[in-house]
Amino acid sequence: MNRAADNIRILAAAMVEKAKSGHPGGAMGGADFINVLYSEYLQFDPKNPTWEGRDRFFLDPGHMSPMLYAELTLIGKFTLEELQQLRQWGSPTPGHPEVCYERGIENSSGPLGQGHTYAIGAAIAAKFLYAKTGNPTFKKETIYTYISDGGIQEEISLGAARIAGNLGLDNLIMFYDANDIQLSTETNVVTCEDTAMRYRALGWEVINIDGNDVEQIRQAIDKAKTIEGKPTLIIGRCIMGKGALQADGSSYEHSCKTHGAPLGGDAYRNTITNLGGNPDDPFVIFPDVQAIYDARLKELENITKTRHEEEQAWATQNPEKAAQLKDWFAGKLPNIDWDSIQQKPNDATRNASSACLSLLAKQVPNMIVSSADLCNSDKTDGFIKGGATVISRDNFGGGFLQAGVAELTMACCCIGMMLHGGVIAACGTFFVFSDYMKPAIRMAALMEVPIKFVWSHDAFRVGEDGPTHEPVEQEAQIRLMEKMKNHSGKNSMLVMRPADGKATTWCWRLAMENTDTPSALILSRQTIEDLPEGTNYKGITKGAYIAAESDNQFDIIFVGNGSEVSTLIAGAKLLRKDGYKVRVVSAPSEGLFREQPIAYQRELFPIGSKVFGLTAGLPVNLQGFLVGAHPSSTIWGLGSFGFSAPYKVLDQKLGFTPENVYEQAINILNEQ
Ligand SMILES: Cc1ncc(C[n+]2csc(CCOP(=O)(O)OP(=O)(O)O)c2C)c(N)n1
Ligand SMILES: [Mg+2]
Repeated sequence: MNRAADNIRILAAAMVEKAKSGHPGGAMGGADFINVLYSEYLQFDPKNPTWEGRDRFFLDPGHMSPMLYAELTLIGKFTLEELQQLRQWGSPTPGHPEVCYERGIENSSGPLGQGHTYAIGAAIAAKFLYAKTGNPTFKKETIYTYISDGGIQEEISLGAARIAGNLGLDNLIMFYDANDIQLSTETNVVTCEDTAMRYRALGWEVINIDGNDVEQIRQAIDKAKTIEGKPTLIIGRCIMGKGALQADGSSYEHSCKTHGAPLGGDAYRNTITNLGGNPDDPFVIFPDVQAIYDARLKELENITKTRHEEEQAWATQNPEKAAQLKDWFAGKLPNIDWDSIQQKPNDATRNASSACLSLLAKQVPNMIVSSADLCNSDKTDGFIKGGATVISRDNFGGGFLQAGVAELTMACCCIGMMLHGGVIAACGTFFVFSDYMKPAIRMAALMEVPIKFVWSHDAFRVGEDGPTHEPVEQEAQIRLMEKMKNHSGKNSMLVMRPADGKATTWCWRLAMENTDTPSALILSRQTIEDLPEGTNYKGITKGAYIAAESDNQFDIIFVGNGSEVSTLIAGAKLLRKDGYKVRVVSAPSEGLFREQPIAYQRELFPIGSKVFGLTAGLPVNLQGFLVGAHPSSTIWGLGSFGFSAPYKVLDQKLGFTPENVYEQAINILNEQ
C-alpha cells in the first residue's frame, strides 16, 4: 500500500514537472488517504460510472488535481499519456478538475470551500432519495469528501459544517488534509483554531490520525462508517510534499515551496528516485500496485453485482417508484399542470412565484427548495404551503431545506444535490444577497448544473430598508452570465425578470424545463399591475415579447422588464393622448431573446426605431436594445445606490413614474 501511495506521489510530481506548472506538495501528502479510499472503500461500478448508488468522492482543493488524476489512472479512468498532458489545451487533465462522471470526477473544484459543501448537498440528496423511494441502495451510499487547510479556513466551511451537523449526515465522511502548510505561509501564521473542537461543537464526530499511515486511515474510515446520527471528520496530519528531497539530498518536506510549483531539476530527480521511481521514465504504474487495483476492480464487480441485485429486487417490488427514479436521474420532468395555476390579479411576482412553488410541491416529488432564512419573505414557503415539509434529521423525505443565514452554503448544498443526481434544487433569498452567492452561481454555470435561483425584493422598491437592501447593480452582474457561453456553447445561465403574475408562471415553467444551465427568477416585493388583457405570454419563451394594446404602427418602442413594464404601459397611455403610437416590449431575458432568429429580433425592434428603456437597475441592463436603434433612443435607469424611503416616494424621486416616461419619450420623439 505504501508503494501504491508512492506511485501516486511519483505520478503527481512528474505530471507537474512535465507541465512546468501545478501543485505537487499537497497531492504528495494526500496520496495515502486517496489510495486507501479507492483501493479498499469507495464503491463504484467499473462498468457504469453513472450508477446512481455509487459512493461519491468530492474533492475540495482542486489544486490537488494531480493526486486525483493519478488515482483515477490506477482505476483505469485515465491513461498515463493523458497524465502527461496535464494543463494542456484540450486535455482531459485540466489544471483543476472539471466535472466528468465518466472519468470519475464528481465536481469541478478549485475555488476553495465549495467542493466539500457540494458533498454535503449530495449527502442530503442520498438521504432524501432513500426516504422518498425506499431504494436500499441510497442507504448504503457513502459520500466522501477531501478538504485542506484552505477549505477549512474559508467561511463557507462554517455554514457547511453547521448544516451537516444539524442534519446528522452520517453518510458523510470528510478527510481533512491537515499539513500545516498553505500557499504563502505555514498555517500557524493565520490560525490558532482548534478545528476538532469546532466540528465537535457543530455536531460532528472527529477522529485524529496520522494521515500518512495506512492502518490509521483504515481504522478511521471503519469507525466513521459505524457512526450513527453524525457526520465524521477525519483529521489526518499529513506531510506536505511527503518523500520530497531537495537538490542537495536534504528533506524538501513541509515546505510552502512545494505548494504550487514543480519540484524542479535535481530536487525532482532526487524525489522520484527516493520514492522508488525512475526520473527518466516516471510515468509508470508499478506491477504490484496494478495488482492491488486489479484485485479491487474484481472485488467491485462482485460488490456491485450484489448491490444491483438488491436494487433489482426493490424495483420489482416497487415498479412505479423504480420508473419514477429513472426519470429523476434522467432529469425528466413529470407533467406539470401549469394551466391550473390561478394567479391573483395585480399581485407581487414573489407571490406569483409562491403559487408556482405550491403546485411544484404537489407535482414534482423530487424537488428540494431551500431558503437562507427568508422563506416567508422571498415566498419560497409557497413550497411548504403546497405540502412540502421541512427536512430534518428525522425527516429527510421533506422537500424544504431551511439553510439558515448562509447564502453561499445554501447555493453550494443545492448544487451538490444536483451533482448527486435525482434531485431538482431551487434556492431563494433577497436579490441583493445574490452577492453572497456569486462564487456558487459561477460554478453552477461552469458545471452546467440546472439549479434554480429565486431572488425576490428585486429593486430599490424594497424602500424603507434603505440602500443596503436595495439591489441596483445586481441585475447587471447576473445578466453578464447570460452573455457568457458555457463550454457546450449555450448561454451559461437563463435569467428572467417577469412583468406580472402570469408572466411569473411562464418564467417558472421555462426554469423547470431548462435542464442545461442554471436559471434565475428575479421577483418583486411590491404588487404590480398586470399586463393588458390579451397579452400573449407565450412570447416569454423568446425572451422578449410585445404587450397587448401595443400599436402596430408605432412612433416609439418602450422596453423594460419586471415591474417597470407596467410603468411603461401607464406612460404609453399618457403618450397616446398626444396622438403618438407606442409599442411596449417586455424583455424578461435579453439572453434568451438574442438566441432567437434575427428576423424575430428585428420584428420587435426594427432598425432605426426610437426606443426608450426603463430599468430599476443600471442603465446598462437595457443597452443592448439600443443597438441599431435611432440615436435619440435612451435608457432611464438608476445610476447610484438607492435610498431609504417608502417605495412610492422613491418612484417619484427617482423618476420611475408614467409622467417621467412620458416626458423622456417626448424628448426622444422631438429629436430628429
Ligand atoms: C477561494 C479561493 N481562494 C484562494 C485560492 C488560491 N489558493 C489555492 S490553494 C490555496 C491555499 C492552499 O492551502 P491548502 O489548502 O492547505 O493546500 P496545500 O498548500 O496544503 O496544498 C490558495 C490560497 C483558491 N483556490 N480559492
Ligand atoms: Mg495545507
